[in-house]
Amino acid sequence: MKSRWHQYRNSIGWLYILLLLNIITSCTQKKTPKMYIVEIKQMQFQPADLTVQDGDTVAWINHDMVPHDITEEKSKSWTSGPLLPNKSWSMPVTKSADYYCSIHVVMKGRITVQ
Ligand SMILES: [Cu+2]
Repeated sequence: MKSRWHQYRNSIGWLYILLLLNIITSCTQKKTPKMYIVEIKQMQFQPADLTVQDGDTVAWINHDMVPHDITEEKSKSWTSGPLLPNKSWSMPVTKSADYYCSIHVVMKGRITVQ
């Protein structure tokens, strides 16, 4: 016959196993947000068209010699403000958006949230 200590130890063992299973399943179910990079080069957003998942982060890096900005086009609902050369700016994305550079209005890009 098993002692009380053995019974106690066995139940603790099962608790650990259940806890581990719980951690493993919750890790595999949650999607880890990704980071995407849009490079600004020669007055262009590269890639100009980017598809992401809800909650992913997009970072823009200015490789040009002049400042640019990243501004939501339709309602100006968000903007990076002036982004100096060699600086970056990032934002978690939850909504699809067309954006442009308000300093050089021909520069356009788009983010599509799936
Ligand atoms: Cu610009």
